[in-house]
Amino acid sequence: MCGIVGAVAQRDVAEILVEGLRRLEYRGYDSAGVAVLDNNNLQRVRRLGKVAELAEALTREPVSGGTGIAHTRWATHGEPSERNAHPHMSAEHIAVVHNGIIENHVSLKTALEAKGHAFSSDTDTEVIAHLVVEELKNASSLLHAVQNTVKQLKGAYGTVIIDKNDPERMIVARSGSPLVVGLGIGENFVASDQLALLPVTRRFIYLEEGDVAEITRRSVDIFNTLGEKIVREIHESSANYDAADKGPYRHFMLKETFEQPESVTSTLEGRLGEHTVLEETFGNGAATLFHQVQHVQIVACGTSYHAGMVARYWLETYAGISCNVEIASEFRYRKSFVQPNSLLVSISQSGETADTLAALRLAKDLGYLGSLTICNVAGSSLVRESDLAFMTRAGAEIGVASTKAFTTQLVGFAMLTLAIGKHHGLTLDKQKELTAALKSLPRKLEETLELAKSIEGLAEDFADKHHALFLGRGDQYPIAMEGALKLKEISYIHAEAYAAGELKHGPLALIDAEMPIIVVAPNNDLLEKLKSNVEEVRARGGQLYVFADAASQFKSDDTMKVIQIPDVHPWLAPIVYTLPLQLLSYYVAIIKGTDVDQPRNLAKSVTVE
Ligand code: HGA
Repeated sequence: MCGIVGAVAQRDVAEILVEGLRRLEYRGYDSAGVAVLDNNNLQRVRRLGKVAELAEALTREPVSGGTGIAHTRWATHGEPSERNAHPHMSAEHIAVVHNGIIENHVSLKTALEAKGHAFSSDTDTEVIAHLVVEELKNASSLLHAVQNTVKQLKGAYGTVIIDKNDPERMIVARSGSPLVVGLGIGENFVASDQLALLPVTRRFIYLEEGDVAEITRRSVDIFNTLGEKIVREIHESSANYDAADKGPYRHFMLKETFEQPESVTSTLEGRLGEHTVLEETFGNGAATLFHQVQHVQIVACGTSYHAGMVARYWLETYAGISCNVEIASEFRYRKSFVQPNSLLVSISQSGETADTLAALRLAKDLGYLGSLTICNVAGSSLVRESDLAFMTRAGAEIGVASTKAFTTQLVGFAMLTLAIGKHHGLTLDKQKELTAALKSLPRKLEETLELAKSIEGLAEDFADKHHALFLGRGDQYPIAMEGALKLKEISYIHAEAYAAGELKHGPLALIDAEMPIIVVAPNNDLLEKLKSNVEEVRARGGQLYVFADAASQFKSDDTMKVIQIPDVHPWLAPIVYTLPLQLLSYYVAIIKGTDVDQPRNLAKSVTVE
């Protein structure tokens, strides 16, 4: 999604701003821009395309000055173009960058046009710049003008505003889109993600909903929705500055796929006792809540939703507790019935996914027993607003298509299954067995990654394909869905996933020699059923690619290529079988020549609904 960086310093800030944008560019965007103030000179440069285009423009058309704002845009209102790129301006002295959506922009624009404001873009954002100019007519300061402006905005915003006539400060406001203030020595910064500011500081203040802050070189004053000055905690970040480095890998996605044994190890570290999970891992009071809970409601989007779907099988099979999973954008807009003693579990890599956050906020009014988030970003909105949090410790995930965030979310759910199960009849023997299985998981993932070369060999078969079908049963059905999503996201091949038992209810009609069918088939209690489905496909000439362990006893022949996956405890097979599907979609994308880390039209952390 969009990225914001801002700075107030004595030195020139253009390079800091551009480097900040580079560090946010993995999220996906379509255009970029900066506005920098040098005394009373406001210089703005914007470009369609990548940050590299903007950087290149700045070498030809350099800007200088100590106060500046910068933005990478992922268009929601108005096509991607230079005129729609941020910063947007009004009256030649106010410049604004914004993440989010101003829902009442049409009525605000009509009123502003009636007052003589001419719009130069098709964005919703531009109303903010003109409103600030209007409010400055009556306000005593830029701060007050912005405070009066945000009162008129409906929707979501993280916004930063600078004024050519008042060049020593920037005003920032947050509602529904994250902003973090970075504290330097004699200089201060703001960004939509701390990652952008790690080259310049490690001290951060996370703004809360409704906060407006005035930032100068020497001060950061924060005001809440009531306009009261408040103090927010300063956090020292230990995030890894080099996380945004590809190392020896050609793409971040490949690097992150190979990091999974390590990220799963860190996610498990210090959280397993000899025979079971340490419940404090989920936060204070987790044990009491898990004891009371009788039902789990999971809400998530995209890949995280698939993790939730696997968790439903686990929670019902092993923890003996009922569970529902719903797409957050559906959940938030329908009237739902809350089961007694329900725990709401939200899942999101970034912790800022707009629909998931809205679902959590809605749930607070619906009478849930409590809320837990499974999340990869400390200090994110979901973490701060949930009663309990499980941090996935995957490290920064840069590739837009999620890999290690997904498998560590599954590890989080595996631990939740143990933690809740122990209050609901999961025997000590079973806890011991499952804990031992979890401990051996990183090694299983390492063994599975050794298959990369043979999976690369399969990718050639997909080069001229337009469609693919993924099949699984039970807890492998969501893994088939995740495999299909990966292939769609990065290779642009249309892929669908079906619970294999559904084949004869429709999709069998699609099968012919042109349709590759990918099957995830570990040896479990549904294997015989799945084998019948495989035969149905084979009888109709489909080309099969079967991922299975030795015990499943599939044999390669003219119609079927079998890739042998290491043996694994059936409980954790969904995690292990995810890896070959990630690798398959990666190598297919390489053959197709697509932009693996930043697939077209997609963004990393979806902070707009
Ligand atoms: N609505 C603004 C900002 C979009 C955004 O935040 N995307 O993540 C625009 O379209 O420019």
